[in-house]
Amino acid sequence: MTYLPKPKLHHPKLPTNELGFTRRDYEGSISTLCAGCGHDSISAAIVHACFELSLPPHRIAKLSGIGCSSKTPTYFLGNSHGFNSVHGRMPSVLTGANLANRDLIYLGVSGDGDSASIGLGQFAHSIRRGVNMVYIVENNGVYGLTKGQFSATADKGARNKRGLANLDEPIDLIGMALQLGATYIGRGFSGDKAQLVPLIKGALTHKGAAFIDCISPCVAFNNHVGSTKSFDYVREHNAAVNFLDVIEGRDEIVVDHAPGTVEVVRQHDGSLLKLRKIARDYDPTDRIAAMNFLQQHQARGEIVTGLLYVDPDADDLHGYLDTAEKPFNQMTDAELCPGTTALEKLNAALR
Ligand SMILES: Cc1ncc(C[n+]2csc(CCOP(=O)(O)OP(=O)(O)O)c2C)c(N)n1
Ligand code: SF4
Ligand SMILES: [Mg+2]
Repeated sequence: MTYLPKPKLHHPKLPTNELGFTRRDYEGSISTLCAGCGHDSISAAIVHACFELSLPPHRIAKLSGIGCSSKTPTYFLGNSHGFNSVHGRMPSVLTGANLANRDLIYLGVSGDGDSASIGLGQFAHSIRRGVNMVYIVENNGVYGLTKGQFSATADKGARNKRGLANLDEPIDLIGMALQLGATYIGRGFSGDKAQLVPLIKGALTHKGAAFIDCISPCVAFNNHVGSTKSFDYVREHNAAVNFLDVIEGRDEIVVDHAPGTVEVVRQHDGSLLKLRKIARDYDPTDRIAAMNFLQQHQARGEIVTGLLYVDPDADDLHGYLDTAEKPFNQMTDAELCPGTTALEKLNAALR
């Protein structure tokens, strides 16, 4: 894949984080996407989130499938590990990498075509297994890279650029993630960085399967009147349930909103999710209520955004399987291959 490296020079007074890195140290190559594509704003939000959390870039592994969305890891975190896999296959590659080395932070980036069509099975199984990852779908309702065919997340009745209506029911990945057991679920909008950055930060500090459906308009093929994934449509129908602040454990909590409107959720790593509630009756720790809330608002044509569900005590696939703590690449030969006697014993146990 061709790419244009960004010049390394930056202003000497650019703010640095706890590791001494500037925001520029979390950037990647120059984007070759269409000017105005929502995906570029999501890349910028990922850069912002990783910089603010002071994540060491070499501890992050970014994986993707195929599509304009799946190209984006080239445009952020240029000092991190990266693997651009096959269409719809990001989740299984990520699961394998995660099982081999639990010490990295796994960031899967995908598209609605990549995850809701060819990769739907892979999406579902990685979520239900509780792989410790941040899984972001950059959702534009079309196959952008192959010139704008409706994807499986396109709403019934939505019109394409030529005016033809989509006849199929949409797949709601948030509804599926709720049902399949994801333990951190959010919906964002590429046009709302203030909401998206903390949503990503919360997902990065979460242990377990964190899923973010981010509506990301395709300016080339799906940003016209009649589309339900255009900038204008999403702005007009956005119903945010909460605004999120992510506070790392060591920071003092300062509640600056009226009592009763702020909810604080502590995650396993000690970080705090401070939720400023907009929908007063919305409880993001109640999975069934979240499902009802989503369905009701969907029926009214509203796009619910914010942190929709979190289980702060969640475990992950390593916990379920009771795997070794040590990454495979740090194990000795003897640890990796326990020998013929151990293998014979194992085989005998399975007869
Ligand atoms: C196995 C396989 N089938 C089909 C394609 C063609 N193809 C490339 S990208 C794509 C869809 C991309 O859509 P999406 O994941 O929504 O990403 P976007 O471009 O919209 O960001 C398709 C069908 C492919 N590359 N590989
Ligand atoms: S075709 Fe659409 S999704 Fe692809 S880069 Fe252009 S605007 Fe973005
Ligand atoms: Mg798409």
